[in-house]
Amino acid sequence: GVRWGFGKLCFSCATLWSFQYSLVLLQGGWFMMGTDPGIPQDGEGPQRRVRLDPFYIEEHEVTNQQFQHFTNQTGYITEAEHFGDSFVFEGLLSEEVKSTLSHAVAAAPWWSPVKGADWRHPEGPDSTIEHRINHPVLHVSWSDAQAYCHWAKRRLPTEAEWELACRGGLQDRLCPWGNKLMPTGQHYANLWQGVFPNHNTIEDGYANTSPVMSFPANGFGLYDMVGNAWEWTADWWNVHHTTEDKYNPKGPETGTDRVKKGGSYMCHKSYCYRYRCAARSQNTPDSSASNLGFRCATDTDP
Ligand SMILES: *[C@@H]1O[C@H](CO)[C@@H](O)[C@H](O)[C@H]1NC(C)=O
Ligand SMILES: [Cu+2]
Repeated sequence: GVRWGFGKLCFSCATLWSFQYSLVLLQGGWFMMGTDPGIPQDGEGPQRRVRLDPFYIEEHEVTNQQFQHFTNQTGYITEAEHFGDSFVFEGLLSEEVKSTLSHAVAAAPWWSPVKGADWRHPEGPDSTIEHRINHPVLHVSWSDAQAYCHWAKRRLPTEAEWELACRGGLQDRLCPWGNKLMPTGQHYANLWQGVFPNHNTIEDGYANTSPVMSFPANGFGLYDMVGNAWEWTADWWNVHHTTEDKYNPKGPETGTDRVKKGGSYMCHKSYCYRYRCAARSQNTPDSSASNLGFRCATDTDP
């Protein structure tokens, strides 16, 4: 279909794209945040009324090219580069890298800390982003994402802003495009098809990330709000919400983890099921992984 043609075209014309000014103005206003019950332990509920002021949000996830522009200008070193490793989904590792692995996370054996994995080497030292310059940047911590947005004179979106943006103007729908995963048999996001974690049928065309904007935009003209890469938000994590109306909520004052939204190319109904706008998860702010990126927001169009 059109999506494939688009992806292939942009594979080769990467540098012709101008990504710097891709902001969409959202009017804010009232919307219903959260869902009942969703995944209860994640604090998706209760559904509550939230009102937001207008804000701008980037139409796609920050790409490798954009992040490279930032590091070229500033010399910024990411946390994964400081630590010397980052988490990579084992299904994407070369046999050579796999043979060097020390241990995995007991609860999620498909995740491994890989030495030399960082945003320039998403699957470890023997990988590059050369042919993925328009893919979302990965292996960026919350602090790295903050640093990029600050440099771009922007900021991370709050969770509420991110969720309003994800919903694309629809009410009470699971996904940015509606309730059905594949209306009209089309793929609307870069997710996992098959059986997680060992068998990815790649029906949507991608075993890993895709170029940003490879799947249809939502009603606000925003791409990859779910799928492709998880996205950091500004808020601290907390699972206790009330049904009280909220105005420009910014999450708890303090915490240990930051909220991430949207799921990734690894999400499947049977495993993560967090490719829904109300879905949420968390990581410590210094965490980075091969499926976690971000996009920025701002109050003013510079
Ligand atoms: C960053 O610098 C490298 C090395 O000079 C260059 O090849 C690359 O095109 C630059 N990237 C951007 C986005 O400016
Ligand atoms: Cu996404």
